[in-house]
Amino acid sequence: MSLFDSAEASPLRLRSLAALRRTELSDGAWIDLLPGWLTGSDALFEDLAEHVPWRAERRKMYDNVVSVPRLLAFYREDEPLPHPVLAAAREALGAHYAEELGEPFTTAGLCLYRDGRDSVAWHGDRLGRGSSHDTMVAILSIGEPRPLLLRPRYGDAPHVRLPLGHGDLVVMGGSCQRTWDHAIPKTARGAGPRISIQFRPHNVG
Ligand SMILES: O=C(O)CCC(=O)C(=O)O
Repeated sequence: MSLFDSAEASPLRLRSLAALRRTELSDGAWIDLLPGWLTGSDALFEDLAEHVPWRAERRKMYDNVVSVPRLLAFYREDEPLPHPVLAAAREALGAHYAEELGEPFTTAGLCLYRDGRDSVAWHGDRLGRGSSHDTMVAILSIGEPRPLLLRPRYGDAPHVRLPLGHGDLVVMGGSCQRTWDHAIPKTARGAGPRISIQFRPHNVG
């Protein structure tokens, strides 16, 4: 268990991953869930929101170039993460899944959803090995909860809706990136800011 001092009443602490609960989806996909894995994460949210070098990206859509509706940052395997608790989280995940995954989590992608207008459309992480191999993507969510939706690409297995924020952990595993899609939809209901931290193994994106 890791502990970092914090001025907040509730210290920044990673709970044991032994409490993770697995749900089998379809086609060899599964998700592991641990609500409140990181306690005391509100101060971390403020720290990351202020100090991470967030990038606004633009992409081509038909004949226009549009803004990607969220801010992004990416840390390669050899780059220091923006807070020591994120390094501790990556290490704890690597140790927990060492046997099943057979390799460490290496990269960290961070997304800042400023309000309900920020979102990410349906997709799987199919750049790299996620398109052809079973793998894992672990997502730590801090700040205000936003629902992560999952739906199967084939067949009619029930969709999944996971409101994630305030230190919740979800791990998408097995065939999840190639047989299921996921999304954070826009919402007209007032949504506060959320940061998603995704840990992935080498060459999964
Ligand atoms: O915000 C999230 O938790 C999902 C992020 C995501 O799906 C992605 O960046 O590929």
